Amino acid sequence: MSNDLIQLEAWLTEAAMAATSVGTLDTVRVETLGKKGRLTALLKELGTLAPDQRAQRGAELNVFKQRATEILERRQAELRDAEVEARLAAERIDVTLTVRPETEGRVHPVSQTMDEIIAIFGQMGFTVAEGPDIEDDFHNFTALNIPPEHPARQMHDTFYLPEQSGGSRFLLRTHTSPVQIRTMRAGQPPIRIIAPGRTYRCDSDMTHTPMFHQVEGLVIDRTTHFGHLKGCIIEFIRTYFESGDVPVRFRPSFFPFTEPSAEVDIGCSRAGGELKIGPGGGWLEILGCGMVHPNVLRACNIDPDVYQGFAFGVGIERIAMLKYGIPDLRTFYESDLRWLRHYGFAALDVPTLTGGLTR
Ligand code: 2NL
Repeated sequence: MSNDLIQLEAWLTEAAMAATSVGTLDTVRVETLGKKGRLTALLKELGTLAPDQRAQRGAELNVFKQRATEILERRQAELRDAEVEARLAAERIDVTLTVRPETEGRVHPVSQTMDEIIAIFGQMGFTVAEGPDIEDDFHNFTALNIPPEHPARQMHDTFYLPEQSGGSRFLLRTHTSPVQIRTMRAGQPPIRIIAPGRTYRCDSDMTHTPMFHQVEGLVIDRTTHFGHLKGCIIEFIRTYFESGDVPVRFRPSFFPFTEPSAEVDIGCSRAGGELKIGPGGGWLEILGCGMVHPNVLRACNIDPDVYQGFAFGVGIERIAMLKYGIPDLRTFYESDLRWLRHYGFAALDVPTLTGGLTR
């Protein structure tokens, strides 16, 4: 190779090594191989040579061009790798950082149970209805076919507010039925609702707290019958207790607002002193239900000769205790943090039928 090409290659090698980015290396490439580059200038000189010298010089320049291209490509690959390395280093995330500690709060078993019940009936097509905790006599008693002399109306069973100027008294609702009365009076069937919420009774002992929770359900349509009630309740019980073989029994009973009325028992075993839901010969009462009394429909301006339906009421604390093995009702409202940590639920464990009621 001629001296000038050896020098040019030495210059190129040094310039390529000195380039610190793909961009500056490209400047070196243009300076060497570009239209106004050093090699191009040498190629232009070929025309001035004698034919035999021209062939030799031409071949030599071709070899140089190849070597120059190789030098540039090798350096380009090096610079590309270095750029990727630098970017990876700059965007590095330290995945060894500890996660934030879990939140300390817990969902109360009453809220969890309510959410589970809502998920189950929601899947069956029920919507949630709500109403005031402070009610009047009509919505809490009269419309429900509860006669004036009924014991529930006595001072010692119901919390009454001070007398109004007209002589009437508001009260704390003793069940969530007034929510259903309001729903029926506000529109016409078909109706398919559940009414979860707080209820109050002037009662406090081992198995009663003055405030407790209830979910009532109501279905009204033209042909709704007791078979629908049975199917709905059995489906609810087996889904709630997450077991398809829980025995369910309907026992005749009495409520002023339903006719016929029934109380519902679920099977249990008490082997070895331990209470377990499922087949085992024993029975536990868990809810009340029945076909809505015609007088209740009439009080809500619904024609009992056209419409009929069923209703039910479940105590939330009671079925929470049965499912989660909580032995004492009164501990629900002591606000004991140790109790809440033990029986409470993680805030993000929202019950759904597809994701699991309880995880
Ligand atoms: C129980 C019994 C029950 C109802 C509640 C109801 C509501 C309307 C009309 C008719 Cl608006 N009935 N509710 C019916 C039967 C039983 O609850 O032992 N609850 C804990």
